[in-house]
Amino acid sequence: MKHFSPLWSLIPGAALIAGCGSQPKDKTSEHSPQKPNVVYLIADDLGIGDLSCYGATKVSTPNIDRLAGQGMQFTNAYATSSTSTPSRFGLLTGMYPWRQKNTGIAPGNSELIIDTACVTMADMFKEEGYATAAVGKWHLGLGPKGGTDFNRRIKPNTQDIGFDYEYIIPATVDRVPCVFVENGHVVGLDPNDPITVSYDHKVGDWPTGLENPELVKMKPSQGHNNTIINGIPRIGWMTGGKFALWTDEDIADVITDKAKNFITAHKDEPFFLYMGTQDVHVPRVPHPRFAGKSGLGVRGDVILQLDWTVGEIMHTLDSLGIADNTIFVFCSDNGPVIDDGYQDRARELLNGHTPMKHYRGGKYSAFDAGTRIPFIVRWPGGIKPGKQQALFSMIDVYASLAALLDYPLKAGTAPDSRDQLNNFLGTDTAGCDYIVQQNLDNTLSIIEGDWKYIEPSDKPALEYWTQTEMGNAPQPQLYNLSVDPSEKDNVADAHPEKIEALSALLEKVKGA
Ligand code: NG6
Ligand code: CA
Repeated sequence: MKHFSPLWSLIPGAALIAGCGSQPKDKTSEHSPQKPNVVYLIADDLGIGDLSCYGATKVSTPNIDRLAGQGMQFTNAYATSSTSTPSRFGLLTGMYPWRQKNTGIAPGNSELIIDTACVTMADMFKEEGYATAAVGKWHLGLGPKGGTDFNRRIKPNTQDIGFDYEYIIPATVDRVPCVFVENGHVVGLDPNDPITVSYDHKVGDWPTGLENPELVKMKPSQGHNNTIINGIPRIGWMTGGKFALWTDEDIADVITDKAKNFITAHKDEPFFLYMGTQDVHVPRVPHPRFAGKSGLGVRGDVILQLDWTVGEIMHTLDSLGIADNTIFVFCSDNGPVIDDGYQDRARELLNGHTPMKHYRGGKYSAFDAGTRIPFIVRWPGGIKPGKQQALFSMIDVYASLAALLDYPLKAGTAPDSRDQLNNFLGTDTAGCDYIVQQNLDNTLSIIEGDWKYIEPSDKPALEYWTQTEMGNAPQPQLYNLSVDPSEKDNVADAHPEKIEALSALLEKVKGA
């Protein structure tokens, strides 16, 4: 099958009638097919080795496995960056995050870092007549320059960059404020108990991990010693908003419910749901029904919780009869990390489980485990299930979906995103020419064919807190991933011509 643009309209029978027992979903659909819905579910710090469909044997993820079995499972897919904020920025804007300042890991009171003038992926869907929502982990900042005031309507919020509805965790679960924001308002905020947040100094008199370590139920291993919320010391200080504080054990239930409600409310029109789970980021706090169930400690338990979330969304689509015409993308934002700041015994309880598989490094790194991610696309009406080994980067999702919708990307919109629709749908196995990734220190690497080049960097070889190998080295590095997927053997000296070609290509991309 070649590029069937606009694909969704050319496969009405497949999209609306065949497979999985779905019913035509709206009154007009029998005659005029409806554009496919898109659910984009991005997990946090999930490794390619964390799922049984990618070979994990110590933990079982039946729902994600089923999604993979019914869709296209990518084995060579990458995030643009090895941390959350830049990775998500790249996905939603189609622009490499390293082109813009201030796209590093955002604090919980960061301003909205996506310019409201930017045409985001959500804007595209909105223009195409979709109902749009952002649910769960956000981590791209909120509010104006100078930081977020959580006590009034927060503007700009995700609704200023294309989302009709938001129900979000502002940053990460280890950062204050530990509250949900719904359409610009902190959920459950008592106006007589306003929220103050700082990332510079202590505010208010709530205990901190540093001053009152005896009060914590989960001890930090690195950082994470500021305000204690629900017995867990966080990054940053907050006070106020007592009734608005989330309950960590319930976060998966809350955001899954919001996502299901959004899907149900919009079942009769095309919708785009962008959902970020807090799982499997630290602090890992499973609901009691998952606690202790994996045998691998809390990190394994929240993998089960994540799998449950995916199952709930799949079940919702099935029960509404819209699964066939819904493109369900599942992926991670960056590679895995085992100890990311709390003494949760994740390492001791690994029991042979390998979140990084055989890849080097991990979250934060320029080595492959930093950005190599599980990536699954299911669309029963439009994709034949299979495995996709082609090289793929999340930066290309935006332009690929634009091609699917026949949406004209104006100059300057999604400038780094390339139409890889055939790759995305699995109808082409050639893959894209090259992909570029970024580590925590902004060291860039480029993969073309079998070869990976990491540019020289004077940054530390190990990440300070986690001791992750960063892939930073003063000399250029070159790896042949086809014979050396673990990046053990730097063959730069043997292939000066490759170094020259790849560094030139990287410079060209930088200058584009
Ligand atoms: C780091 C935090 C880590 C995590 C990360 C962001 C410390 C010592 N480490 O600075 O725990 O929060 O930032 O992760 O504070 S991300 O997946 O959202 O990018
Ligand atoms: Ca992350």
